[in-house]
Amino acid sequence: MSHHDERTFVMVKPDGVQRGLIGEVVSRFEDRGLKLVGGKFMQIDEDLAHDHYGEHEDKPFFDGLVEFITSGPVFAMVWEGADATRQVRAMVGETDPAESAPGTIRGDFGLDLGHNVIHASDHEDEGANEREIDLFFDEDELVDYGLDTAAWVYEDE
Ligand code: D4T
Repeated sequence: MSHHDERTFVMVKPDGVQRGLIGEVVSRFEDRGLKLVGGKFMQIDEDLAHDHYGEHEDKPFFDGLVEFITSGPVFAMVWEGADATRQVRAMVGETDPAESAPGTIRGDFGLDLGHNVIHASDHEDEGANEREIDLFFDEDELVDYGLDTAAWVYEDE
């Protein structure tokens, strides 16, 4: 893989879907020059919610988190590009939308910690991307292809 091929897992949460923000979120990552390699509109069940949020099992907000993430459809995605995980997290903002800078997705579209519009893999958690991509996508659901604009996004493509 070249250094342009880092993959990261992103998901528009039920609040983002209900508020019609799928297109907006996809546009932001497309506009940045990232490449979409997987996308799935789906309903998360209890088991998947527990697997995905396992690290928070002992937290007081865990039950509410599972209830929220299973309350309606989500749009799961895999995006690829140079430094993709860190760049996407920066575009997403802080966990709490109220603490997120304007210009970030949570800072532009959210006000409440419990409804923070989007999830993106944590760049400080080494295995998060691979674990979450594996949890939501089969290998054959990720598409390998060339993006013609890459030569204009990257100087050395
Ligand atoms: P996710 O995982 O949803 O992208 O969020 P973050 O990576 O930014 O933050 P996180 O894992 O620490 O939190 C997961 C999820 O739980 C909700 N939450 C969090 C909550 O409802 N109350 C809380 O006090 C915290 C810390 C919001 C995001």
